[in-house]
Amino acid sequence: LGQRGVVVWLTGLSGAGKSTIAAQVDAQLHARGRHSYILDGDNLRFGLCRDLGFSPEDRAENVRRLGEAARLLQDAGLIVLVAAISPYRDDRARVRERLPAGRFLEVFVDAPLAVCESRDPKGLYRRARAGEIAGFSGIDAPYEPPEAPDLHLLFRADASSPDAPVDASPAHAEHGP
Ligand code: GGZ
Repeated sequence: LGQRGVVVWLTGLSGAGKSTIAAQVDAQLHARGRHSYILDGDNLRFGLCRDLGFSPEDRAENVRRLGEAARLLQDAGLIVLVAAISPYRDDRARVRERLPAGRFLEVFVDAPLAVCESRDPKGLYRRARAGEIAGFSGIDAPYEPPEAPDLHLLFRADASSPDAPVDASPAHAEHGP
């Protein structure tokens, strides 16, 4: 009793490594006997959010639903790892406001666009550059980086994988949990 979960919210461009990092953290937590759960924006778009596209309004609703699902799991005591581009600051701030103080940790998965684009695991950047996908984050749709993330994972321009960020600093430790 008295134990509460936390929402760890990974935001960043497509291909920055959010899902990979979430999976690694999830595995580490399980190995330590902690109860965690991943909510991946890309996956939930096949179910909970299947009616949503990529307009600013639909992304706001996508982030709201992820936030509400995360809130329920947090309330049940889980460590919830959310991986979603969540490109708008206001949308992320609204999720934070719905959670108890200190129970929302914003993690900026900060890989340069050039790195994300060179990885291009699904060929989406290529298609966006070719004009086959309109409104792609970082190309012709905005990505608003966190101004005061709880954790800033900064990857170098020559990083090929999210295994080792050059800097993983609590960007604003004075505001941290
Ligand atoms: C950004 C898009 C788009 C557009 C399809 N813009 O790297 P992925 O492929 O596997 O993950 C991306 C996913 C984005 O879903 P999210 O729920 O994280 O987005 S948001 O938080 O902005 O609502 C990408 C793919 O969907 N994808 N079209 N136009 N990413």
